[in-house]
Amino acid sequence: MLKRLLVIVAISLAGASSLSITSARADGATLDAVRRKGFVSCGVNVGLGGFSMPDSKGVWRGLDVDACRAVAAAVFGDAGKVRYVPTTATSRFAALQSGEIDILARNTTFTYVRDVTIGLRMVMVNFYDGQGFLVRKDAKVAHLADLAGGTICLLQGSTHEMNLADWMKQHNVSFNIVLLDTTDILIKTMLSGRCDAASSDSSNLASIRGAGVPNPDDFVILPDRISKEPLGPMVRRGDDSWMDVVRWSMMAMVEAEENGVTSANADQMLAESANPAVQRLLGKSGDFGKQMGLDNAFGLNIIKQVGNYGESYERNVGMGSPLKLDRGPNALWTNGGLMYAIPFR
Ligand SMILES: N[C@@H](CCC(=O)N[C@@H](CS)C(=O)NCC(=O)O)C(=O)O
Repeated sequence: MLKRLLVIVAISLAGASSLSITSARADGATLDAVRRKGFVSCGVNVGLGGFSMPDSKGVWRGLDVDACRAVAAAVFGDAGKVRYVPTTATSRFAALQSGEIDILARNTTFTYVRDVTIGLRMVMVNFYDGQGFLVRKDAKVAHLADLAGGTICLLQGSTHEMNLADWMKQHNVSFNIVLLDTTDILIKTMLSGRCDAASSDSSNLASIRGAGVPNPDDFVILPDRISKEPLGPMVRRGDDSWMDVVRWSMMAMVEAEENGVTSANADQMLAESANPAVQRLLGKSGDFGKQMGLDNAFGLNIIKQVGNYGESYERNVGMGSPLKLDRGPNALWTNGGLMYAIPFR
């Protein structure tokens, strides 16, 4: 009897604590709500070239934007049915916890604490990154350790502060750390000469170097990478069906690249491919859409409208973009990288 009572108390306590930080937590509630309102509400960066940034016509573009577009293509058959909600490094998690957004796709690093303790779940990595350092070329600095005693500027609310504290402890080197609020302020402070280095995800630094500073050639990114920054979208805890939709929409893009399916050849592959994996991905066989409450053509719609992972990478951050980042760890596993689709079977 006492045991039973204790179990009831424990369940209600756990329920109360997770209720206070989540909304729409019932399984399937998010997909229903998204369908009702007619769009996916996607929390993105206020403007980070390559990841999420409105172009000159106000159209949002980027690798994170493509994750949102893929989900909209899967749910509505229309990648355009997304409303973008700009979030800052500090406001992003609350926006998802409160239900203001359905997906957080904002160059967000997966960590234990973010996955386990804040009522959210990581979905899948869409960019493997690491923390780097941007310095002025004329400072003639070759490695991070050369900056000992200098000033490093970072953004508040990011993983970078703790990474750098760990690094300093481990290497017995110290820096003065200046914490700033936004990337704009980080760039201005760097340009004013107050920081010897700006530190962030190296993709972010490439974007700052490419578009944020007046003379990109005056700056270099050091070779040091002091952390792992696996970036990717997050959803609320408690709605596994929604997590399925987001995860398998993104997985479809990697599976398509692995199988040579592109936005240009998807229709032809659907009609002609004898590869069973391609037939399942494009909805010709199996019920892979239906089992998530979607149309079986969800994969086809994603690939036709958004492209496979490689197309999205090249267009947004790769050789077809101003960032010109090589695939590095984001290459397919068959090419020595870490991108690997869980089988559609
Ligand atoms: N991936 C890291 C960093 C993400 C992050 O917020 N990066 C900053 C730059 S360090 C940013 O995007 N800033 C845009 C802004 O809020 O101005 C994390 O998840 O904590």
